[in-house]
Amino acid sequence: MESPNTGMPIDGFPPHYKAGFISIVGKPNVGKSTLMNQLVGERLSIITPKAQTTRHRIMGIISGDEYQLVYSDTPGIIEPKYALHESMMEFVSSALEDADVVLFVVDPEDSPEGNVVVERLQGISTPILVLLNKIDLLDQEKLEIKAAQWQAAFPSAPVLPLSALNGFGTEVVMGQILARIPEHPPFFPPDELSDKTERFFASEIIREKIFELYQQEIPYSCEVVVAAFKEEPDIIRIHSEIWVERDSQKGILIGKKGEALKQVGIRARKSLEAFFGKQIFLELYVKVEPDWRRKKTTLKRLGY
Ligand SMILES: Nc1nc2c(ncn2[C@@H]2O[C@H](COP(=O)(O)OP(=O)(O)O)[C@@H](O)[C@H]2O)c(=O)[nH]1
Ligand SMILES: [Mg+2]
Repeated sequence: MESPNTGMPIDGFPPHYKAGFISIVGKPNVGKSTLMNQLVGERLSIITPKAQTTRHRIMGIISGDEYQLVYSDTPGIIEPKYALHESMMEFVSSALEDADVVLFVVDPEDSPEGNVVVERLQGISTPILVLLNKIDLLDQEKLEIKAAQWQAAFPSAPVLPLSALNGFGTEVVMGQILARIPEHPPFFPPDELSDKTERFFASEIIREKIFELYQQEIPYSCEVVVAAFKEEPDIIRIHSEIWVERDSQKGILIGKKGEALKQVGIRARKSLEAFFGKQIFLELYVKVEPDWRRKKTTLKRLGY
């Protein structure tokens, strides 16, 4: 975008500026959030060894002098079991609709046969990069077999080896993305890192600790709602509710003499302080909100 008369930039961005949306999709637990954080260089998305950690579409924005890349991390693609899952899958659909480039992340466990994600992606016309992640877990021979399988399923897409955990391969991915991004003025102001608010990130960080510290259904039955987020010159005061679906879950979450919940608080405060670069005062309160995962109106209030 430049003036036909002078060749000078219009609206303050240089000629041939590139900007586009890059959506990261795949099955649960393949390393989508790890990749997003590597590409953005910030810990925006929470990462745990458990499936279905990510529940939202989270944008991570990188702005340079010549391009702006808007990544979207998404929930892993699954068959929805309740209303929360349906909303999660709608986030995936919206990310696919907006994308200029799709990063389809697979891991060594994944295979193209009978794969719901493959069926979904074969129907779209957007450029796709197939990223074979966790290659640190594969020897050369297995890597070549896997790469050939994926290449056969996506004949016109590059299949790129990756280890999102240690950053191996991300520069090649970046180059391939840039080659596919259109010329366009930036979509966001250059200092914007994400479409999400500080409250959102605070609730995600607390939720991450619940995923780390509890087993089975507990992490999936919990939602974290930041009721108050007050930033003062030297400290941020956060009052947060943890919603569970039943009284029994409340008991487990709090633990004997409150010991379990205390651990959540200690770990969350440490991570919140690292994320916001400021001292944090954190209050946690557990509340029973029966069947919140299945209630459309409640989900809507929660941003799903
Ligand atoms: N060995 C290995 N583990 C990885 C790699 N990338 C991600 N992981 C791990 O896989 C698990 C799921 O990662 P996450 O990014 O949350 O996956 P998501 O559900 O697809 O967003 C976590 O325990 C990560 O540490 C990788 O390149 N190598
Ligand atoms: Mg994730």
